[in-house]
Amino acid sequence: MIRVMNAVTSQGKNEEIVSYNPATQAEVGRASQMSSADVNAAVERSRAVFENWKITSFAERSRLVMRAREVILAAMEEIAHLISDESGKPFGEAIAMEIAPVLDLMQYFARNAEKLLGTSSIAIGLYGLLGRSSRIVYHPLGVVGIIPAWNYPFSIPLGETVMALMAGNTVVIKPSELTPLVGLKIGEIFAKAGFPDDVVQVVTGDGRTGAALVDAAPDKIMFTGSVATGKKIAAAAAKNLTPVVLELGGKDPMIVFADANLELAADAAVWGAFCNSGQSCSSVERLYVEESAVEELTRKIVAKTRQLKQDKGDKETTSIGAMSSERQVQIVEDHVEDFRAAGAKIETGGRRNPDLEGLFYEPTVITNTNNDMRGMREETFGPTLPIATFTTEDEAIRLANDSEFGLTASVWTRDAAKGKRVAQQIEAGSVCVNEVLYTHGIGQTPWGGFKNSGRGRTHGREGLLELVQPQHIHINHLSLLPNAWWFPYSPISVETFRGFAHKFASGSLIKTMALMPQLFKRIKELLKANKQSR
Ligand code: TXE
Repeated sequence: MIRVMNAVTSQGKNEEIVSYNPATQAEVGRASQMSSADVNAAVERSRAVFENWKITSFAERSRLVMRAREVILAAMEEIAHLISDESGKPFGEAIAMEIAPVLDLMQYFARNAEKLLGTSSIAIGLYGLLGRSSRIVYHPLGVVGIIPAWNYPFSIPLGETVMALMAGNTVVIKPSELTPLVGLKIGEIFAKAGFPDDVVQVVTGDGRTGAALVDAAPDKIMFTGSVATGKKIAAAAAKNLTPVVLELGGKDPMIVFADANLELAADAAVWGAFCNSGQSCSSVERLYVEESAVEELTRKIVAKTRQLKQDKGDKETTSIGAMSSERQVQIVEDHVEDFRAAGAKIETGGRRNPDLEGLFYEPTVITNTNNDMRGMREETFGPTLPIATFTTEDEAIRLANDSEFGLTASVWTRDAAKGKRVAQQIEAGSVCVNEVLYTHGIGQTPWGGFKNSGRGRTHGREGLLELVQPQHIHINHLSLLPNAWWFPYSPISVETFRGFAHKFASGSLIKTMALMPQLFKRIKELLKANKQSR
């Protein structure tokens, strides 16, 4: 039984969401379907405790986050099994791909947020010569609303929460309705770590609860999910001018040149396409291989895929678990049928696993595909690996960029210069060379997409800056004289302004020195005008 702490309970409501294990269909537990009133009350409480939290020292925030790490480590096996039970993924994968990366993110931001958000001076060029200086100070935003999906139900909301807290914000999380108990577990972890009441709250429910959180006008929304829901959230948030960061998935390409280490590329393709049953925003969803290597690479991929053990997520020998929902399996079935109908060839898989009762779809390798096929254009979010070919570098880049999405991509080659050259031409937020999928696990690096894959960034300094309000402090250290650009205007001032445009604005010190006599003339004029007006 899950003990719920720091979670808001529904007042007098019977409506509940039931969480099922997709591998067994057994009930994992229940959570309240919280109403708008519940959510509004949570956001109000969050605003109230923000006043104290924002003035908590970085040292204290860091101490509490490091405590939360200890709480997680002490309950790691239990948490991994809960993630597996609610999402279907192997529990070992929950440790490798959710718990370990988020523990690293936690220690990194606990130790470095103060430095990353430290006050620093801004180089202001020739304004400095005029005796001015500028500094930047970062303030927390207030209440951050986090609306994640179900595919990484622990690491995504937890990582974003830690970053928001370290920046001085308070947080309300609305976990996915498919994984509410993992969401509640996150609230429990912060409570156990000793965070003040209501600094982190969890409101459970389906999309209606998420919509209520957006309508409650928090100071920022961090959303992970589909393009369609992202658009709805952006439109609803616009009513209150609430800024949003959107992570909307992808159709990530893997480009394999013939000179790549094909053994490693095959391993990477199989893991990149099938880990978490293909339900990662950065899953390999399209593989483009140089024509001359297609036969060898496909043979290796098919052989490696056939060796994978698919089973319930609670076993250490399971490589591929269940998918998270019946709806998701149906999307995969639709795309695979579409591939078949369009003339592609299913090399292995292509069906639900007949030996298992839950939501298991076999890892599926598809050849003879092209970019006109639906499964090469829409996000599949399942265990499919469609393979297509190219003959030139330019063609590989064109095919990879021929998508509405641009989250991640990978390029495989032994030629380092070619790898970098191609990577920089791919329209995606993160591009790996001879690596695949895992960079969300590097909390130090920015995460987010080009095109319809999203707006804004999570993780890295760029992600931290999404969670603060920058304030510019500008100081005049020579405040004895009036400014040349103040009133009253005159022929002398207009001549000075011409000088600003031609000389000062050039950024050249030599040209600006030539402006000095005109500037003195103007200041003299202003001092005279001041005297007369006394
Ligand atoms: O996402 P939704 P779903 C893709 C994947 C998948 C599709 C749909 O292709 O098939 O999205 O998945 C909450 N206001 N990705 O249905 O609907 C909802 O309760 C506020 C890619 O799970 O976007 C949940 O918490 N919130 C993705 C969250 O939004 C609302 C990862 C996501 O739900 C809401 C997962 C509303 N109006 C799926 N409606 C990625 N970026 O990697 C729903 N929600």
